[in-house]
Amino acid sequence: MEASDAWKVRWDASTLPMAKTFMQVACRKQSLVCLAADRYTMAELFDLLEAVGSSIAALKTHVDLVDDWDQTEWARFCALAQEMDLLIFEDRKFADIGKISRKQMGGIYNIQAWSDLVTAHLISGPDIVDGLQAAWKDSSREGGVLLLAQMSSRGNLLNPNYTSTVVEAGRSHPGVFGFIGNGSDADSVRELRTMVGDEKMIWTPGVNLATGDGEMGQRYGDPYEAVMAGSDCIIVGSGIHGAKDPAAAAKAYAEASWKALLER
Ligand code: S5P
Repeated sequence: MEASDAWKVRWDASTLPMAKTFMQVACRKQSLVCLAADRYTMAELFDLLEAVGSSIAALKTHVDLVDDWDQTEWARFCALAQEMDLLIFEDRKFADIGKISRKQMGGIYNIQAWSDLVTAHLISGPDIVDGLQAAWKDSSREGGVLLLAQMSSRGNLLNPNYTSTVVEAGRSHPGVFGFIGNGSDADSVRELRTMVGDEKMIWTPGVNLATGDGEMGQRYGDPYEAVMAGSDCIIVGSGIHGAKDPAAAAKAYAEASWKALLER
């Protein structure tokens, strides 16, 4: 199926090449799943990616979680992700001023050299997006920023006023790929979609086929409902890597998300 047919209004309204790339990958994979690869060794990361790579459209990393992180192994891991037709998304949640965030894209992990997407809080003001974009430019690469507009964890401080301020600032910025929304609550996602309009992406963590409360204040909503409410990508960690059969679980999330997109 052509991406323009599957995504309709999102495809037509989208202005960013990276968003179009994601929509095409999602169509090839018939999956709106981003794997939250929260594993702590390189071996576990490779095993997980090999098991589920064919059912996901993006790979989300927390590079600073890995106990035996090593530059060569990481390059190999990213190469495998690219071979599997995945966008690579470092969930670094940058929050500092623009010039420091730019430098934090480098350093030992050199995130700017391998990431297609990163997350950022807008708490320090809009220059953070320019800083992150400058870092990708320093590596002659293109990337997109996902701004935290909502969070899935209980008691978070991103109140409706904050959410609308973030969306207003991010909506028209060409460096902003989209927004992180609270996938644990379909009504919140629906409200966010109304604010965001059709142009930018909404990606949602806090999604699990077993809805309810997770570990340490995490909350979970249903993947199908999240996409129906306006999410363009469901970010799933424990639901996949914590399952007895991660490959089968990834397939189930892919099917639920793809079915919802076609119905939406
Ligand atoms: O509000 C948020 C934003 C993010 S990016 N809540 C989240 O849980 N996340 C991330 O999504 C979190 O860092 C983790 O990697 C993933 C959720 O994992 P799960 O195991 O709860 O599905």
